Amino acid sequence: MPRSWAQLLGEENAQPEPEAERSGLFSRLRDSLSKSRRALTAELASAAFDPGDDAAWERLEEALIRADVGVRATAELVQRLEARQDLTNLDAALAEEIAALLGEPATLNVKPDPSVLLVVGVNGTGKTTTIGKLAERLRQHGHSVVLAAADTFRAAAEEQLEIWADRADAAFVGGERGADPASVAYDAIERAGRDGADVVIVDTAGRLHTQANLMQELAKVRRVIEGRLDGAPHETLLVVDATTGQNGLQQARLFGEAVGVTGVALTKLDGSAKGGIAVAIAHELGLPVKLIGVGETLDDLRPFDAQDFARALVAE
Ligand SMILES: Nc1nc2c(ncn2[C@@H]2O[C@H](COP(=O)(O)OP(=O)(O)OP(=O)(O)O)[C@@H](O)[C@H]2O)c(=O)[nH]1
Ligand SMILES: [Mg+2]
Repeated sequence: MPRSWAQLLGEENAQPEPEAERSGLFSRLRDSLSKSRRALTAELASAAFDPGDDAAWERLEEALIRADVGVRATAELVQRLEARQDLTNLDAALAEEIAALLGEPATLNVKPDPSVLLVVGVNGTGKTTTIGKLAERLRQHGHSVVLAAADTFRAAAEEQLEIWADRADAAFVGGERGADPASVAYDAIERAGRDGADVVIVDTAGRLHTQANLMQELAKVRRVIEGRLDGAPHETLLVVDATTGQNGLQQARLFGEAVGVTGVALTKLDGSAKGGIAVAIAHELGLPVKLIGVGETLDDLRPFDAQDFARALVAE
């Protein structure tokens, strides 16, 4: 059954999403991953797959690479499949192994009071939108939220976050254009302390993982958060646009080195994305995917469910 928000937020006695919700959510996810699935399933037509045929294995490898699974995760998957006695149902076996590689279900650490979530990523990946949707969900689950517009780089960025804050009934802390992003994060934590708010989410300006000076700026934001509140940031979420493919792996690596990423939100899976990048990130970097975005509305941000994801990626 699909993972629910209550499970993602680590609530006591949290139940999975009810069965009634299930088929709708799953078919949306399936639709989103149809491009990857077509690439894979063409190779997987079990009747045609002969485990004794090297060329069949090569075609499977190529299909996994084309689906963005990445070289290392592909090699691991093939090795695990080869070790199986029975491959009569190759789809199901592959879906199982992909789910295993994607790892244990993750939670979003919003338990400590207040909790600070730092959100980072390349330009336009969906950080601000994801924060807005997440704030709304947190409110629905009884958390009071402060949104911090530490993207002081673009004038419109602050307005965009403030609209989401209004919608989600969250407090909003901004700064002057060009202000030090770290000071905005600091002010937001102060504000949460004064108001007794539960969760602070810090939005940051998009930046290329290869821009050393901007990555240093981000590291400073993190240091200031750490200095202001013990144990913070409790989550550092990297937002990755799934349509950028293998580049997402390099983004995750470099953002991880600069600010210690604890989880990934994988967005735009509804477009031309090939969802295999989730497997590459989870396997090569050991980073859990926690959220997925399959569109622009509130309902389109979902807790990540490895089994559903694997089945949507593979099975016909
Ligand atoms: N189709 C689709 N669009 C998305 C998704 N998530 C975000 N977007 C869109 O992507 C665009 C950029 O989103 P933003 O949230 O502004 O991205 P950002 O990372 O904050 O951008 P910068 O602050 O400029 O770096 C917007 O048009 C969003 O509606 C998704 O899951 N699917
Ligand atoms: Mg933004």
